[in-house]
Amino acid sequence: MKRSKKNPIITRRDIPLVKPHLVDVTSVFNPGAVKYKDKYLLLLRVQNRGRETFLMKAVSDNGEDFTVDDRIIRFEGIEKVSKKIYHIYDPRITRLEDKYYIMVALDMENSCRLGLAVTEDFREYRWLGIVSDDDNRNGVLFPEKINGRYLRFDRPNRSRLESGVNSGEAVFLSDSDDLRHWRPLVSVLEGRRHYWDERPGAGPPPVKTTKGWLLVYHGIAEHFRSVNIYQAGAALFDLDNPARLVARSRYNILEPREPYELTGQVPNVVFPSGLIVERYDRNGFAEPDSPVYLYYGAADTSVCRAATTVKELLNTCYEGNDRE
Ligand code: BMA
Repeated sequence: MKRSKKNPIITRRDIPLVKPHLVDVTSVFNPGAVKYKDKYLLLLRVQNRGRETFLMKAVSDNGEDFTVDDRIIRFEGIEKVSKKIYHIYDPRITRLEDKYYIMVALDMENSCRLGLAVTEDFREYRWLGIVSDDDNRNGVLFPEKINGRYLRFDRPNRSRLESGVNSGEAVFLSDSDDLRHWRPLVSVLEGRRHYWDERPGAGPPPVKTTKGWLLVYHGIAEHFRSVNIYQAGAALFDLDNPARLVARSRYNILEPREPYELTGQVPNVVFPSGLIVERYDRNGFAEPDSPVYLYYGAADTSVCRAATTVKELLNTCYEGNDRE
């Protein structure tokens, strides 16, 4: 992937003053991304010096120079949730049935849950509810129903790390008939011990290609013990049956290398969360030659962009897999 020369494209200095919460903020990272009305639109995760998290919108004509809105996003109706939500973060945006759905992670007492909101205009956002029964993270909705069901990839957190954080070893496919109640179906992408993606999690929502559903995901290498390394890779799933993994990149496609990825609030992190495909054909498939822009968080500190094409991402899923 080719990093933007303007990286990091959004830093703490780009966040406008919104008193009292956003004054001299600490960091901005892990954005959701979508093309909306011919503009590039990001939902940013902004953190202040109380380590409190806020979502903000940023818009750009060219995908690299963004203007951040001077208001904090509120989900209408979230106040009805009876349990305390400490943080709302890592938004993933999916256009589905002409609406935009935003799947977020929610830090609650002793667990992380998935939450869902919907918007039609990126001005007003309606809260739909908590949409995972168990501890779960990295939920991404598919952009269409398949065989009459809504689908998502998610990552149930079924193990407790030494750090006390709950995490998971595999990405799952889950389905639903109302977007609110979800049923985990099957594990579809397992961590590969000893390699770059020991713990995987979906990145941005999957992209429909003629070869299958293309997913950029993150993998954590944790065998270095003293530090976890977050990288990005790609996987391909069957079009009609996304429970079937077709191919998966042996190598990562983006890893922490630049100073802004190697150092920061959490060092050695590239966290892919937004992806924009420029061109789709008339049947809704991403065009092979289309540019693809990946938006990612760098070191939990800033927002960056890297570019490739649909074809290159598909090729990488197969690369090196013929060798032992
Ligand atoms: C993950 C998530 C991400 C974060 C990453 C690196 O578990 O919390 O939001 O970017 O860790 O700290």
